[in-house]
Amino acid sequence: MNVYRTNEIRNIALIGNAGCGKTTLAEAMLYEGGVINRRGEVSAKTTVSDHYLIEQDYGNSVFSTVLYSEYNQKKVNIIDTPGMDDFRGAVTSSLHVTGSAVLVINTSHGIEAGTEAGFNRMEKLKKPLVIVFNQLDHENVNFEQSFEQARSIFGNKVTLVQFPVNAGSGFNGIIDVLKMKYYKYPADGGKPEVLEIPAEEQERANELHNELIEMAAENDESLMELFFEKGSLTEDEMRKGIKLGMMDRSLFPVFCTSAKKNMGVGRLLEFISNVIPSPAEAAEIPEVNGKKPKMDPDAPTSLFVFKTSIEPHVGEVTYFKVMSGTVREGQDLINSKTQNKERISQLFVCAGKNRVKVPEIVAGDIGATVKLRETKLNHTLSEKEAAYQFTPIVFPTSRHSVALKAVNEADDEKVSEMFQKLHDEDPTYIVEYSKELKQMIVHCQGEYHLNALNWFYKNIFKLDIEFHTPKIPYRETITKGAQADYRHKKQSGGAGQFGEVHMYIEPYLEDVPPKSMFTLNGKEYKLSVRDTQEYPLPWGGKLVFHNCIVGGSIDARFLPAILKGIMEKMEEGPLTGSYARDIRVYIYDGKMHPVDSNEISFRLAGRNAFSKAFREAGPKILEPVCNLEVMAQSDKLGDVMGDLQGRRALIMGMGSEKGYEKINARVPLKEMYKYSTSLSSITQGRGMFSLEVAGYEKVPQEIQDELLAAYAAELVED
Ligand SMILES: Nc1nc2c(ncn2[C@@H]2O[C@H](COP(=O)(O)OP(=O)(O)OP(=O)(O)O)[C@@H](O)[C@H]2O)c(=O)[nH]1
Ligand SMILES: [Mg+2]
Repeated sequence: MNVYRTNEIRNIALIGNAGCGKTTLAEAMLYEGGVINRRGEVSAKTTVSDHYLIEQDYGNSVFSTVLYSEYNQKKVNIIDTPGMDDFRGAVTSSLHVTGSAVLVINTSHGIEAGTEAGFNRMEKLKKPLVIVFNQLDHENVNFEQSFEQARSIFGNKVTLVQFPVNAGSGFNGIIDVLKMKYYKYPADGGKPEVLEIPAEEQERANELHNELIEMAAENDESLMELFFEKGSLTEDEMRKGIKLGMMDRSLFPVFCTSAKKNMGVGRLLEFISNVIPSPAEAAEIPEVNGKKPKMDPDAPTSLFVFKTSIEPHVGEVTYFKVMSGTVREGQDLINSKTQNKERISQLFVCAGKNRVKVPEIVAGDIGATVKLRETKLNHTLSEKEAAYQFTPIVFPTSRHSVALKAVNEADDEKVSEMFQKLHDEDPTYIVEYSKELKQMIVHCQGEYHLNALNWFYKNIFKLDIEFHTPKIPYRETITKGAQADYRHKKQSGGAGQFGEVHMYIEPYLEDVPPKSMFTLNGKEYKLSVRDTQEYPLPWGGKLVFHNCIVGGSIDARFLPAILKGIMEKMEEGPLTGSYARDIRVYIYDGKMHPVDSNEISFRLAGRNAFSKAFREAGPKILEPVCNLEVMAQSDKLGDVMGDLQGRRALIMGMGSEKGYEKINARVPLKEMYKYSTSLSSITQGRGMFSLEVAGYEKVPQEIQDELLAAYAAELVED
């Protein structure tokens, strides 16, 4: 392994739709750089990048993999990311540390959902992007059509540096309009002959060459002047202009490859090593803790952990980017979160599971270490003088939730413990125990993500788990006033129990004052409020408790017990056991016994009177209702709307945005289970949505009836 300085490092992430050929391209890049001497294949489960069993089982990448190649006296760090959208957390963390990305396109499919998602991410991050049209050796591939599609979606900044010759099953050549050369490959790929451009391609090559020069010159005044003076630019001048164009995202250079046959990959690496900005040239690191880290090997050392993984026989491997200075074997650094010391006992550069031990790693480079005591993902380690704390990676929010259970109850604890491990590696797996639903709820990215979770438990942890539909956090409330009495009386030997409570309840509405009377069977009852307690409920809404006792019919010391009894039923509503909310209770009368009255008697009397009154008070079940925003391509609008209708959705608004239709709707949470799967199948993976619980609304009568019946059945079972 050569020693590289910061200006000799290039960091790129490979992004794009699932199956476009990122892992295959990475393999060819390693081969071209001499890091491996045999190219593996995804189908043969032999690539360096997809080295985990689950990836080989799936035939898709699941994790990001840190790799490197050496080319042109440069170290090119390559992070191969998974294209399946459910594993998008790994793309987020990879792009956090790479200055640029290579967006790979399966030319035979054209622009896919994952291509657009990748492009849009880079747009948000404002980082340079190279576009690679891969799989040019495919039968029926139509390069011109795919390229035009890219231009129409991503704009005219998409600029050809290359175009293919004989794209299709006879693919064997690339014309490069930066170098103005023709790369001619043997039918099975490998080393090209570098030739003059054939006469029949000359005109197009010249045209594109001029176009590229103009695009390059536009980014710099001195280049522009040179161009006007000479009518042309040298190769070096073009590179300079292209680099500037890439950095301010006014130019996305296009390259051509067959990763599988290793055509065009060496040339792509050459471009990356020559033109992509080095970490020191890439966008500035923002100030941290009021200090400015210097991407300089001689500055105080700091590093940022962007990935951890558990590897067989090794334990936890910690992947980091050196943000400043030089990290050396044996160095002690301070974890800025815990303030504790960590010793860097060994340092590695990585090509998948192959690790090469190195004595030091400089600013801008990416490496790994093992056996850290407490340093986790998103932590910063630094020398005392640096003491930075870098901005953590913000992972995507979840969009799929299910209930998780161990098949054998005895495994419950182990299942939770292992979940923590998975969460440490992939923070887009989140688990919470819901006291309300009495379920362990897993939040994740979608069904593939969930399948992967199941795969880990089954194959790695050897634990059987099962998934269930998560319960819906319903609420209960009332719609009119009602009165109830309850006498709790027990006389069995010794001391007896006695408590009697008369109450009136009604819906609590903000800004409506308490009542002063109510009528029952034609008789008027006075409510003279002596004391009021308002309880905002942790699950939303309020309970307001009025003491209207006159003439000491119930002793003041029993009122807290009555309230307690009511609160118990607020927590476990009389209709379905869900939380109740927005209720006003008046305790206006009752009875005591000089000997047998005690707290427990009044608690039970309060509880039962409340249940009784509740059932008479036009009780209603409320369900969580969400604000939904869906984006889908225009030609799928009808199908998306049709599907939403079946989900009791109320359409609130519609509009167009960048070739997409946007729909805003209010829809009950109950109807949104597995929505990501439906939307994805309606829109061929292109649709996107966000969902947020926005409030509670009454359920339709037929659903209320269903829920009441289900709860009654559950009580019988218990
Ligand atoms: N014919 C042909 N097949 C290719 C090419 N590149 C990749 N493939 C094949 O396409 C399939 C998917 O390739 P991968 O490299 O796994 O694609 P990926 O982009 O890493 O996919 P994910 O990891 O799921 O995102 C494999 O069977 C590859 O052999 C290519 O240039 N030509
Ligand atoms: Mg892959």
